[in-house]
Amino acid sequence: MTAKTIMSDTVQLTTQDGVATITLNRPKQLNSFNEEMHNALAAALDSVVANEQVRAVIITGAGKGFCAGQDLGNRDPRKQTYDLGKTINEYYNPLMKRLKNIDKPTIAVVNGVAAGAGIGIALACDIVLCSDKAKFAMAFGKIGLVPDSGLTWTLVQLVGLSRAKALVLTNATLTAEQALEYGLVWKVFESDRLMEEAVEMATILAYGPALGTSLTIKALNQATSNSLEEQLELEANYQQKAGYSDDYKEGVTAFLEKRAAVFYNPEN
Ligand code: T3D
Repeated sequence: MTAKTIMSDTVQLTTQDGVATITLNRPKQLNSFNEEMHNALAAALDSVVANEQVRAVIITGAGKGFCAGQDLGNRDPRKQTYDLGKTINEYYNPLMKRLKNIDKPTIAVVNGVAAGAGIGIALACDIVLCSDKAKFAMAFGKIGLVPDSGLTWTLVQLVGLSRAKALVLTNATLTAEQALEYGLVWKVFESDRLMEEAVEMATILAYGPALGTSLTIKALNQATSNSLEEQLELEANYQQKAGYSDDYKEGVTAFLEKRAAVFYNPEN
């Protein structure tokens, strides 16, 4: 059964079989952000966190783009000056924190061009899939800005300092194949198969052991700032929690009974 909730014209949310799909919906502006879309996306993310039936989340864009970052139609520095620090603190940073704190697996489905903060959103998700037509345009330097949406951190983690510097300082636009080669995306699909593949992956995640999955994501996220000793301690703590879960009981029972484990029943 599909439940469709339209948060606003700018963001659509549908849920099916434990999978929530959030679609950025300003296709004429390549799904770039105005205030309304920021607010609607925040509401959609809060709603999927609160909904226990949602066990995996897809974020994608309507039309031919994924997200082109800030709507530049909303900015005219010839007429006024802008305190961009304020908009980053009010909108982009809370968005990045919301994405990082979702306790369910997130998949960015980059259906077309991602630029500026649009890349930040994709890379804040746990897994990034993209279409063979996708492009990743760094963009910030072209308008005199600094990479935001966590990109100065995420890019260094993903591709290393030297490549990250070259990418942003040259305002590089990566093709899907290059993004794959650099490790920014997990898999590239032909555009007409992308969503089907993404839903299949999200459904597998949704039917997986929710607590174990969420603790695994947390552990991997924390690895970037922890020492090995801290990480070993954290693994012991998380394993203790997972070991007390019904999913562990079901997983081992299924193994012993030589059947597939059932971690999720949408009817319950
Ligand atoms: O301001 C703050 O709050 C600070 C926060 C900053 C966060 C940021 O994200 S800063 C970076 C902002 N984004 C950009 O600088 C990207 C600007 N766009 C582009 O560089 C290119 O459009 C793309 C590389 C994304 C795509 O190029 P292409 O050739 O595939 O498409 P196009 O023809 O340029 O764009 C198609 C339409 O989308 C076009 O509209 P039109 O002419 O058909 O009516 C274009 O104006 C519109 N569009 C694309 N990006 C934006 C946009 N409209 C508004 N804002 C955009 N960012």
